[in-house]
Amino acid sequence: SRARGPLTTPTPMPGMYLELRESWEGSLLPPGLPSTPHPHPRWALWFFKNDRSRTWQDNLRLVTKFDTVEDFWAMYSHIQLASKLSSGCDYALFKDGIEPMWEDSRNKRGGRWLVSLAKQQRHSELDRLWLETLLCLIGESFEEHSREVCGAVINIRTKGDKIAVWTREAENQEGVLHIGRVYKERLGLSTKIVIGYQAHADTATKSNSLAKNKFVV
Ligand code: MGP
Repeated sequence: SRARGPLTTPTPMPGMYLELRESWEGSLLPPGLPSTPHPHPRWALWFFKNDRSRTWQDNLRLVTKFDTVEDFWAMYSHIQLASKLSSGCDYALFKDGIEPMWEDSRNKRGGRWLVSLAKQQRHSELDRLWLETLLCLIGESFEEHSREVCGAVINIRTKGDKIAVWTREAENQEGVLHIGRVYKERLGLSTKIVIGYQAHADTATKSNSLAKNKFVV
């Protein structure tokens, strides 16, 4: 009995992406750029559905992987908009090989830039902000600091939805701040709004609902 996922088509068979990768290598680069200065990542989309009879990790499922812009749009057009998911669900987009959890070795020293939304923003802004977040990731919008990015998560919650970009090293002040400034700008958030960065170690051990901010932009 699999958790019901957001896909309207069956999850593709494991292995089918290896073939695609060879023939499509390089197509995430804008045209005209010299060939890869560094290998650009393949991405994995995960879905979380809250089922209280299971552990948190068992509620997390890999949906699909892609490594081209075309395959990103194919994926995006096949899944539910985040605003249509039920409360308690998450999407996560992570670099292939990094699991979207604090425990992964690439996440455990890291943290997240957290955008907490008011309830009414689900209808007005949530899908736009999440799509912009996805495009920041796959477009490697943070220059050389893009390698610090592990992924992004959207939490659909009755108390207010959340979107976050996860990075791998909370002590990398320069990288974290660069990513935060670019991200806030790309989302078009007002300069009056402050977003905070929290280390996963603090989030995982917090006693109340708010972990302290290591950085703000
Ligand atoms: P949440 O889903 O990130 O936020 O964490 P939510 O539901 O808004 O709750 P709040 O505490 O932020 O207000 C909810 C719970 O899911 C956590 O308290 C953990 O029990 C579990 N959880 C979340 N994450 C991201 C992880 C993770 O990476 N690893 C493990 N083991 N549990 C997690």
